[in-house]
Amino acid sequence: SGRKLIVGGNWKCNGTLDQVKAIVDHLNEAHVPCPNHIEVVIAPPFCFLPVLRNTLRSDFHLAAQNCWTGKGGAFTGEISAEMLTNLNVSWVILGHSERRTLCSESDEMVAEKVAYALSQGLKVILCCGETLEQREKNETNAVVARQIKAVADKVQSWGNLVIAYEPVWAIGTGKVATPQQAQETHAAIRTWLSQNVSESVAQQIRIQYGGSVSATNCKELGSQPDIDGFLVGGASLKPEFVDILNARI
Ligand code: G2H
Repeated sequence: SGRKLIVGGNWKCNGTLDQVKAIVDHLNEAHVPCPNHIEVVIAPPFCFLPVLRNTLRSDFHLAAQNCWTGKGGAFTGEISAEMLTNLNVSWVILGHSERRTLCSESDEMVAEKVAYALSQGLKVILCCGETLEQREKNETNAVVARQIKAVADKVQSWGNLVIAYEPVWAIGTGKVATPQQAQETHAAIRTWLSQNVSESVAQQIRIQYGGSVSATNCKELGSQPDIDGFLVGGASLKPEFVDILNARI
């Protein structure tokens, strides 16, 4: 496909300083065979970003798991895009289903965050995905299209965007989407982009799969033509993450 593989480790709200050190040591020692063919992005909780910045190997990139919708100011408890660039954090994950559900982030709010983060020079992993109920009603493609359309309405340039398709029913449940289910939705996302944004964006954008990715299932998922990498949660905290990086999809 010519699209560079991208694998993210989303640590979610996990870790202590000791655990961070152990994971970083493991990552720093890891042999990743084709560094030119894979982009690795590690997303720890905000408070550990400076530690990782100072200790993580420089060929692995850092991401935050969220940021504010606009410029910083009187927004208690928030972190702005400017702060991330100031810390040399180059990526941010936005619209994760846990934030959409648990923190009531709407499609519009996520889109506002994406547009602002891009305007500040951050690269963005935009998450989308349907619930089990929506899948059972055959709404998967419509839900994902709606989530991406909100962003398409606010964003002109797609070069710094990656999409992570994460079916909500597969997140942290051990119920991974079948390679066919994932491929189908990834292809549908490209079709939507080609019809509503442009053919070149549709072909060039990288689409990660996320939801219970493990060392065991990553090879088959990764062999699908429209899957360009993974967003890994639980397994990114384990030594297994290095096996996922080395799946050489
Ligand atoms: C999906 C994924 C990472 P997990 O949320 O974003 O987590 O691999 O634990 O399902």
